[in-house]
Amino acid sequence: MANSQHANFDAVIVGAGFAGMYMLHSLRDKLGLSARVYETGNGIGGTWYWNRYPGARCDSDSYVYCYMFDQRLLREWEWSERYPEQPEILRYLNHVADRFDLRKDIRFNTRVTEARFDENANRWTIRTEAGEVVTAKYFIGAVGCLSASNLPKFKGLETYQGKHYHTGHWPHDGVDFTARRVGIIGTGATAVQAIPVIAQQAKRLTVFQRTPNFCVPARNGKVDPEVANARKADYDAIRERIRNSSFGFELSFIEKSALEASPEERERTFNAMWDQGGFSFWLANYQDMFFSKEANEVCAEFLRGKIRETVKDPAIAEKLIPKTYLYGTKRQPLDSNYFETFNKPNVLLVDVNETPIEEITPRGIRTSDREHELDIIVFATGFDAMTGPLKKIDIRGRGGQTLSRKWDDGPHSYLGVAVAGFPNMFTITGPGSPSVMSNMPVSIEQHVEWITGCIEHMRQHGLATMEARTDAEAQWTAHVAEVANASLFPTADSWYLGANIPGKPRVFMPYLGGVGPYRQKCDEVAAKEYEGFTFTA
Ligand code: FAD
Ligand code: N01
Repeated sequence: MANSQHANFDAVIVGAGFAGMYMLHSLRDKLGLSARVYETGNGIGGTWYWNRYPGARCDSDSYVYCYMFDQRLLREWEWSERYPEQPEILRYLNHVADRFDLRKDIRFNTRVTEARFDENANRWTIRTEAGEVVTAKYFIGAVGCLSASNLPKFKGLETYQGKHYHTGHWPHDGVDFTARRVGIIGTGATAVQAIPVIAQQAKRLTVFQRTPNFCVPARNGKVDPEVANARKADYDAIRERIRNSSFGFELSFIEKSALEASPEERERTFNAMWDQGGFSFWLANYQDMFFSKEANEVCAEFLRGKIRETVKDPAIAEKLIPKTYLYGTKRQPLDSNYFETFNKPNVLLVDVNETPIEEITPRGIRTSDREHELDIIVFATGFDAMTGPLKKIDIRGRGGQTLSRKWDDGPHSYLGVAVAGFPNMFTITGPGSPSVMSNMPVSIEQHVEWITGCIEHMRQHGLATMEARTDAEAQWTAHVAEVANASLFPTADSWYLGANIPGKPRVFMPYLGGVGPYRQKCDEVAAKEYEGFTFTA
């Protein structure tokens, strides 16, 4: 057994992104527990360690895309832009790791492959790919919602003689596209960021699109220092507002139906949100946009008009206009010159619904009508979201039941943080919590602090196990589905429902009830001596 001196921990945490880093700090430095983090990557940062593709940056405003638990940290860090680039976010997270001396308790280059609950010892035994075995009272998944990349099975990929990359595993020394013929598969939020940047460098860029996207301009830029300072002075209030908001931002819906507003009023409102950029068009629009197809349609039509205005060739514009799903029911990408890029002479749009990809050949990609010769293929094909990273670990709870099996028909979870039959296991931003339907650092902090509260409660009362009750789990899982089904979200084939992964059960995974109400529910559960959980002494 490697490192036997420290083989038994109070807690083992998997993942060293925003979630795992704060979980470590919280358990080790606030509760004084022994904790170890395992991380597959060779550094901290999670999403921001792996996703180094050209154009990668956040699309939450930087003043809220950060930790809020420490006043000094908040005040000392200066973001250079509204949406900083990946290297800057990674620098920030490294700064946090230095500040709280986190690295000494993180094992990098170490993938956790197995976690088993021992019912006699009431402890988890955790194994890594390299064969290290440790035990812990608590097993905490901080594995990320978007960390298991999805490389679809394309016939002939192994024969391809050029270079190929998935955006979620981008080489650390970058990729030079100069004078190259590049192909990119996918047009999700990642591709929307990467395409304009790659197109500037590449000799030719061919975009293979399956589903077009409604994009809204990001409107990135420097933040006025006066605004930044005013926000710093107001952080307590900002934190309260985002913690009690719907989506973890300082945004709220217009309390009116889109259909009640006159066409002129709507046009003014839409244009104001369009000019402001960011998520307001998606998350601060008329309140019935996610509930009424008619209200949704007027928002969609405005965005279709913008695509037609921007893209010079009407035939290309039509291909770029979404027609198969309602606006906003897939994740809203923010763009910087995305549609403009299709006006460039070196950019070709291939609609793979018209001319499907048949195979990857040694020289490129063959669609039904021709072969596209390519020196580089970029897969911007997304992730096996939410359940993917947890299911990749062989997690076994009571009676040897595997999590993967339990979730065969979709995730079952109590509050998205605990699973019946898996005592002392917590999932940070697990399925059934607001997670990806929120500005994630806000949801991550709430989960970390709530889990810390559970563990402190157990310590104070000398408890051995804490476990979600099956009935509480079933009720919560049904509630998550009910809230989703009341909206238009489940009508789209999105990754929120697992529709991007062949064979994945079609279940809307994140909780749509809102960050504020969810926090309130978690607080009520805690106040009622952790209602819905059972404990053993
Ligand atoms: P991650 O950052 O994904 O970290 C999880 C870590 O766990 C990974 O490093 C992974 O290697 C590790 N891990 C997983 N399984 C194992 C295992 N078995 N063994 C060892 N280690 C393991 N959210 C927003 O709110 N706003 C944004 O603007 C935003 N931008 C994004 C941009 C991109 C390109 C992507 C992909 C996502 C973005 N997100 C955004 C979502 C983002 O994932 C979260 O904001 C946040 O970074 C998640 O942190 P995390 O710690 O939960 O997970
Ligand atoms: O992944 P995606 P992503 N053949 O799944 C296509 C966060 N994020 O990496 O829509 C052909 O959205 C697929 O087509 P379709 C954010 O939460 C945030 O772009 O399934 N095409 C789609 O076009 C985001 O939502 C930021 O029909 C195939 C694309 O590949 C999430 O991460 C930036 C295919 C995948 O899009 C995931 O975004 C980036 C196939 N076989 C990411 N398989 C910011 O905050 C898949 N596709 C800035």
